[in-house]
Amino acid sequence: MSVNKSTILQHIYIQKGDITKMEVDAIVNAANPSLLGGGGVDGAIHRAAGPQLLEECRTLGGAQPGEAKITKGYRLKAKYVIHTPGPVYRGGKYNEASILQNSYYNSMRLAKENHCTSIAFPAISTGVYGYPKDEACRIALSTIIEFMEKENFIIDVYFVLFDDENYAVYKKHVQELS
Ligand code: AR6
Repeated sequence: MSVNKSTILQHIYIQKGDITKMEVDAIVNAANPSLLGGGGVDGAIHRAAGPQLLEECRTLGGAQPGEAKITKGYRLKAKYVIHTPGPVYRGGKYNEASILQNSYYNSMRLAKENHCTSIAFPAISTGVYGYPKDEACRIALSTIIEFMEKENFIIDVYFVLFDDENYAVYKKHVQELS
């Protein structure tokens, strides 16, 4: 039996702030394919987790856009970090939407495989990678809702938005779904 959509929506939380502070089982990192750190949320996560995170990341062999790999959280409150490079947005005709979908889907898959009961996402690809925020938000929400429905896997999902624009976009889209 599939799960009710309104039950799923009760487990989706939209908040403003810094994802590195989240007390959840897993936080998701908007990484690049090297998985060796960078700017934006990636830089913030590595700084907060400490140098052991980079050490473990060096063993992973990178990741393709849309793939996801999991490490421990080290100094973070989160037990795990799920690293996924989103797509670089180049106008929308280069498979960007399905790559972004894969990033969210594969992150949820790893959360399930590792028995997580809560996960926090940033707005993947909407910073340096230039993905339009409205469209990226639709993809994030629909992919996660669909994953929870199909896999019968209900966990607390936090979208932690750093900028006011993304926060407003997420609030609007979640309200439209309720
Ligand atoms: N907590 C939550 N969200 C944050 C934080 C934070 N501490 N810091 C920034 N954001 P970006 P991308 C938001 O550029 O577009 C890196 O160098 C930010 O406002 O971090 O996927 C990687 O190594 C934006 O909305 O990631 C890659 O090279 C969102 O996080 C590249 O950037 C994503 O912005 C990936 O680019």
